[in-house]
Amino acid sequence: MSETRQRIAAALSAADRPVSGEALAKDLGLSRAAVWKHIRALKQAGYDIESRHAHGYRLVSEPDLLGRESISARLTTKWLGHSLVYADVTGSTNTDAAVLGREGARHGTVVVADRQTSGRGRLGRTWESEQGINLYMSALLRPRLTPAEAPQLSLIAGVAVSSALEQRGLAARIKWPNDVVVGKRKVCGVLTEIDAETDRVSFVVVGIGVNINSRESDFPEELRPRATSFLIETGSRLSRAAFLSELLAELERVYEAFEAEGFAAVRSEWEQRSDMAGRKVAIDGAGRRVEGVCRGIGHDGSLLVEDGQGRQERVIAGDVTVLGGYE
Ligand code: BTX
Repeated sequence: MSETRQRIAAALSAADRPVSGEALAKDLGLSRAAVWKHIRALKQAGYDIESRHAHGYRLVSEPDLLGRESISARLTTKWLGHSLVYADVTGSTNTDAAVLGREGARHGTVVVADRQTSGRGRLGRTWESEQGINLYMSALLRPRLTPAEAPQLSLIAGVAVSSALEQRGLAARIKWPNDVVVGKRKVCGVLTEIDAETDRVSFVVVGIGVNINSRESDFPEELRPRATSFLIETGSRLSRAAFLSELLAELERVYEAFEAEGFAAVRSEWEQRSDMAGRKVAIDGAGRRVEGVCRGIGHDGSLLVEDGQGRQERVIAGDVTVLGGYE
């Protein structure tokens, strides 16, 4: 945004009464027509500005802007996100982070975008990534893990998101392996992608999409019964930059516990934040369906499912459907 525009927005924001076009023009050394053009551009950028004849302009609300400075200024982490890449628009932050990973970017690099044009879910699915309202971020991590252990990072991200939302008063539960839900509706999805040789992970990209300020009408119609946001659930807007900083702090906390002591350190928090234990579930994956009662997660992050004969199976990957009701 141009400096003049920022100064107009700041002047309106600081004023507790309408500011006339004439006063703005005088203060900024502009013509009144130029002021009017800047006001129009600010409105297009999401500023809600009331203009009343003979009174002037009044700022009703500012858009929830996400930018490099507003993110960096709020960071409280020790290492996560200190190397930060921000884009107003990109295809997918996961793809960008993987490119950076191959170029040697450091552990803890974070990519954030205001909008994604090809936001990705698992198995070629799409992640709706509208501009200006939600969070799309990817963390590049270089853990000492085998490729088989890397999916545990999805569970770690789920714990971090659920915890950060809880700090803001929203009780969101983790649905194995990669969703955070309120009731049956997704508020967040996690996409973990791995770059590895046979037995060693070179880097992992943990992509997190959180619906923050979406209204129901912002989602495509077919998604409305299955998607929700912080705003829909609480009735309140949340600053994305503020939430991102809280989420990164949580992700760093949980990751450090995982790095020091392995998945065991995170397992009980995951189980507390998930309400799957005791539920009847079906898991589709690798061409087959497993049905049974969920018994929590194993020490390796696999889902433990008990069939009707009391046999327990460890499920490593798949899509879970909670069949409704408990055991
Ligand atoms: P998933 O495959 O488990 O879920 C994708 C499915 O979720 C879609 O098929 C659709 O039904 C539903 N869905 C799509 N968009 C939304 C939405 N905004 N809210 C709720 N439900 C939705 C989940 O995959 C993993 C998503 C990760 C997204 C992040 S955003 C930052 C990073 N970059 C990127 O391209 N992906 C990740």
